[in-house]
Amino acid sequence: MTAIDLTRSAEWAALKQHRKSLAKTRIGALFSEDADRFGRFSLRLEEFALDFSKNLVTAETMRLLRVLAAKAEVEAWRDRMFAGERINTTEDRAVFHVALRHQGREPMPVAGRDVMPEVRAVLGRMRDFATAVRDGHWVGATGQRIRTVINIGIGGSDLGPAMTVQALRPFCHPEIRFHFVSNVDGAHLEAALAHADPASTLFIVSSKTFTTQETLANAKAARDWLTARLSPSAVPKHFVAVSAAVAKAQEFGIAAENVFGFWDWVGGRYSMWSAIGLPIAVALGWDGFEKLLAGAHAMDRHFREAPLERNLPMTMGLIALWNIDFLDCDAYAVLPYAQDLARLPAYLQQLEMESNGKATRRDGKPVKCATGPVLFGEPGTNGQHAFYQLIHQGTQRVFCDFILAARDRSGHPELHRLLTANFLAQSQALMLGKSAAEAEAEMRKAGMKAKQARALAPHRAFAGDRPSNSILLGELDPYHLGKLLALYEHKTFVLGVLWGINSFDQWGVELGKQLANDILGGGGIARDGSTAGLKALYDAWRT
Ligand code: G6Q
Repeated sequence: MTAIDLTRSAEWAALKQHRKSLAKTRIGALFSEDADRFGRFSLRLEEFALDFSKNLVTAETMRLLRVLAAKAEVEAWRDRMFAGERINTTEDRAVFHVALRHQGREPMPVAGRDVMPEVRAVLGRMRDFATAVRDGHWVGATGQRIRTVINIGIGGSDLGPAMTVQALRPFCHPEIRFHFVSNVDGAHLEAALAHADPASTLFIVSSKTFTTQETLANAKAARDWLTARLSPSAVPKHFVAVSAAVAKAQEFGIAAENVFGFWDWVGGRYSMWSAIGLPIAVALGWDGFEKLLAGAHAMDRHFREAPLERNLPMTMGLIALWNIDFLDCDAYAVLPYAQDLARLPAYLQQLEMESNGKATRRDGKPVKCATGPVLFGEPGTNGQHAFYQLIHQGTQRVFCDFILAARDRSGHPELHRLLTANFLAQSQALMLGKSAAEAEAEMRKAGMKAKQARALAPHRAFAGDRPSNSILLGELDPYHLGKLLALYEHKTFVLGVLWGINSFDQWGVELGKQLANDILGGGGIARDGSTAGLKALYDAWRT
């Protein structure tokens, strides 16, 4: 199977034509024409709903998008992923994170070998270790139980666990503090160590390759901190590792029995379901971690089995393609109305931008359309008082995902009512907008003089017609978070297939790493005047 350039297909042309036919259609008007628009343009999976009705789509748009998906053979590519085929062609690897949360008894083979026995063996070791840390059976070198867990990892070995432990704060062990150190700026490690007692601190060094500069440097600094305060012999009780390179972790000084392995078919940004999720398991306990996996598996099954027209990840991918390539949206905002989801935009930034921020197709030819948009976000309502201005009235077109959980655990129902009202109001405002005439009439009604109202009206008008999805979860708990994250993973995959790109490599991060090593070795500085100038200033100011 090769990637097809969809932009040259009759199906793509039909969508372009269809987009023209919608030139005068406003999203808001589509609601007036169809009393059941919400029912027709929303999908549910248990207590998980995706409402895509506030997009510029009609039944015909969805039909044409599905015809395009068929042309791109999206379902066949999905089946190849679930069959453990090596669809990550530039790295010659299978893409099999779905096996990590597989719940059935049937085998999940890669190259003819069932991976489930190994997956279950590692999960069993994770369960025993997480339980021992949580209940105090695992103690530090001086016999104290663990009160601080510091995960040292970066990128895919950091963002998933960091985001999840924060997202599920109410479910975390109340007497263990969690820190995630990723940046090679010493300030990050220092902030984590500031209140840590070495005798009760556990470091989890997470690195698939165990060669990542930042992680190894931070791990060494942490080991020095610990040995200076306890002793070198304390290391085995305070350091464990998660890695696909067990031998390298051992070289670092971590005993083989304290290394939790995973496999080359787990991509970094898809790895929180593997042993990379160890801090999550310690935080939530085994039941909680299993629920997270079960939620993701429920979405996997849905993605695999639901027909195109009822398939959430397929639909979300197609809507995103429509907004990016046919409605010219430049950017994409993910706006969780949940403070605990504060790190979700950062996590999704890696998932989507590292997966689909590419300009070369699988066959080596250039992509002929816009691919992954710039993704950003902040929890609502905070963002409303900051960058929403641009989303409502700016010249760039941004499409948005609003996310809310119906049941609240904060113990402040009155605050959740306000949060919900804002969640509902923002997507409505983006869609409906406000004309200059309406703005002027409003100001006149409030007693403003006619001249002033007329002058202000263009500033207070909203174009509206800005597309958004709304995602409603029953509750922000491990099960629903698992579903939400798997939804975004598969939606990202669907988009990659439609664009004909390999979503699972990340060559774009290599050049910077290479040049940093050059510069560390003393080379590269003179390559350009800016770099040389900055380095000279740095040297002068340092002394
Ligand atoms: C993710 C990327 C990248 C990776 C980090 C850390 O998909 O591959 O973010 O996770 O570079 O790599 P290690 O786990 O090997 O340290």
